[in-house]
Amino acid sequence: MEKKCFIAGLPDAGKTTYIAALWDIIKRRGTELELQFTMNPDDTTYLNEIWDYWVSMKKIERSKTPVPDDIIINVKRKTDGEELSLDIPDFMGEQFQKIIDHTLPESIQSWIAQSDRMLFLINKLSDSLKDDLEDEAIPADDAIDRTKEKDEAPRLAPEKMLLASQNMMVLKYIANHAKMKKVAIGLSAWDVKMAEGKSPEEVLKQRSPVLYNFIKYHFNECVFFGVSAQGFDYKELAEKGAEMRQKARNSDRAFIVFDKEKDPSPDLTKPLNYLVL
Ligand SMILES: Nc1nc2c(ncn2[C@@H]2O[C@H](COP(=O)(O)OP(=O)(O)O)[C@@H](O)[C@H]2O)c(=O)[nH]1
Ligand SMILES: [Mg+2]
Repeated sequence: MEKKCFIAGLPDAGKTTYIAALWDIIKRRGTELELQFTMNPDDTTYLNEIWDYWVSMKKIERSKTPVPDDIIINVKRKTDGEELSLDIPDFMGEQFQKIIDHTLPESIQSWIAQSDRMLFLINKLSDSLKDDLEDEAIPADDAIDRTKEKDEAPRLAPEKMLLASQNMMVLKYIANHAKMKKVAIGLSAWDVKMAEGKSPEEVLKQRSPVLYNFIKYHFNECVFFGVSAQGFDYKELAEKGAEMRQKARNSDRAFIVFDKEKDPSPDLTKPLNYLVL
């Protein structure tokens, strides 16, 4: 059976930025990589659009051109011909959150049901409503939206919930609706999360223990990684701009710390190498 993997995460999880940085590697170093990538030309138009933002170090804006509903990248390992179909079903970005209020489009439901592998990105780590409130000014009331008409059932409002809870609800749905053989959990914006001597798994365990335990309980074969697809926070552009532009020219501005590896690597394909087997 063909191995099918999708990339998921809440809005702002870092999905688009990771794909843009991955596309940079594929474009520039495609032939040297252990993995070979093929995709259809419509998809590359959009990939090039987000890559333009990435390479010029600008926040990736909503697309002006029509965005494909989903992008499929076929991945093949050179050494043994192992193949993986990598689906990115949510380029618009808001869909996975719809799992929470039960409005997930059927197309994505079926992506999930057909997949046996997943790359899941998590950006902000917080375990108290206070953290989320301070950072995002989420309204402090409960997460039930009662603004609907009287006879309609109240809706669970994800935007009023803790991010850790949202992640758990999304992951719970995925665990229940797909037979996941392998899962790679990525902490994005690793440049701002990394802590001296700590692996991504240790950072998640320490900063979001409930979410960490939930993941370990629901997914048997699971690896953790930290990824900085931008290389640094764009707010620091004035300070670090020149250094990062130089790095961008050498194509090693983005980096990843995979599993228990000590040193960061520019090879953002590592999670895919893990998932392809
Ligand atoms: N510091 C830092 N910020 C990042 C990184 N990757 C993404 N971000 C920021 O995180 C936010 C969400 O990223 P995006 O890729 O649009 O997430 P998506 O909604 O899951 O597609 C944006 O403001 C990005 O600038 C990174 O490697 N480092
Ligand atoms: Mg996005």
